[in-house]
Amino acid sequence: MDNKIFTWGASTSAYQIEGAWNTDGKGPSIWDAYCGESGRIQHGDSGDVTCDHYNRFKEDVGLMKEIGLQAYRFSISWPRVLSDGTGAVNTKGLDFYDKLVDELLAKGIDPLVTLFHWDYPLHLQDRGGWLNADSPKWYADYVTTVAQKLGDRVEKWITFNEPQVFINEGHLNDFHAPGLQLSLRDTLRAGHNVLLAHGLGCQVIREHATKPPKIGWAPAGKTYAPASDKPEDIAAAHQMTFGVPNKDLFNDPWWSDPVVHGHYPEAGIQRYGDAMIDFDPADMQTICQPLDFFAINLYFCECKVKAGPNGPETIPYDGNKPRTMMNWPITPEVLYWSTKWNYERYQLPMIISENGLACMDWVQEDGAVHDTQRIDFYSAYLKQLKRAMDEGVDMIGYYAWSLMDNFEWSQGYRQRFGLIHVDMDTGTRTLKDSAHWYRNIIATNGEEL
Ligand code: GCO
Repeated sequence: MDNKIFTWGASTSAYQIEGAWNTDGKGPSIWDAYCGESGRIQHGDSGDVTCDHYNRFKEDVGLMKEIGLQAYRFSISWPRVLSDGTGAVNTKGLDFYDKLVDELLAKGIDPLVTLFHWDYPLHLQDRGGWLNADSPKWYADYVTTVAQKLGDRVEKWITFNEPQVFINEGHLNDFHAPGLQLSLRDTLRAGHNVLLAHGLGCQVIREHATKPPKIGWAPAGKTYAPASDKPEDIAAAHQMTFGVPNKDLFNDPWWSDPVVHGHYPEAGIQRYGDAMIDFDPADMQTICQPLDFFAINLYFCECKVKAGPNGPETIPYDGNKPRTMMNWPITPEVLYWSTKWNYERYQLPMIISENGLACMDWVQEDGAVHDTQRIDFYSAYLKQLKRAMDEGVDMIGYYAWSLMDNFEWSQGYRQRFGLIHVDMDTGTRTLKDSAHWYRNIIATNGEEL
């Protein structure tokens, strides 16, 4: 890639890989509770043990080094650091991240810390969770604790991962923890508190981190693809992407417009109508903090869109469309359109904080994992990223999802997203062919795509 400061990495999140769910004083999270409810997770799986990264992190950092990763994005489990969510620090839990950061730096791998990737402290959920007016302050106190401990060595921070998913899917649609079906109005209230938490989080990182921090956040990019290169189809797809077309919170502008521009998008206020919440206008000053980068998680385009006589018309992908094991359509152009449009709209250096696919992987008779489809996927997607960069998008990093197979939320272990295969019974790690391929891509800075 042309950009000299482009960083190649891979991502994980705490609940998906750490295990050790009740070790060394860790408190329960909403995901611990959710997995305990029968029927929630495929095959009754849970993250209780998963990759056991908590105990095997040195081995895992060694594998990162073997792949040649320049950076590693991981998240911090809030209830591991503060068992009750607030109050006394669980020193052993915080020490785990301290050791992880040291291990990464010793191997020359840059840590990118996600402060919240969905495993919310259960004790705070019992106090109303994101609906509680104190919830932004709870988050800021937690972030302060982490920034004071790691902020002398960590440079890059992400405040939240995919607010769309944990708020919309967890609070409106009952598909993720905490498994609620709130009214749209209450969901908007919870979302507003998350935005306030983001703003306060930025402030306390800048206050307490001694290494000058670079801060961003990582929404899920919901992107619609133009059905053709005609300008009117491109405009129609752009309108669907940024126009808040549905009465839910799974869209980009509702979240990122306040964070970067300091106001909710008018299209959303119109769409939500009577459900729209009242709030103190001063909140927007808290929410809209200077950011150093804009991260985004990208996997696929929703559908194609063309211009019709009465506005954008959606064209679903048909049965002939290649799909991943998640049944997500393979649409490399998502990396082009989404980065281009989000860069135009938000004007911040961009990071792909997640991109990848679940394949049908297993350790084959020769002891290797020949995931040729993953290699083809990454190759096609990265070419589209290069296309966006060639057209001027300021990309500073790319993080594959995921470093290793892990607990895929409601889908349990049947979806394998890793560059590294993990046998969940034995913990054995095997580098997939894609990991070897990625090592070469990193070593040649994308020249051999
Ligand atoms: C998300 C999360 C990850 C997922 C990944 C694959 O985007 O849902 O950030 O935790 O595991 O995206 O679904």
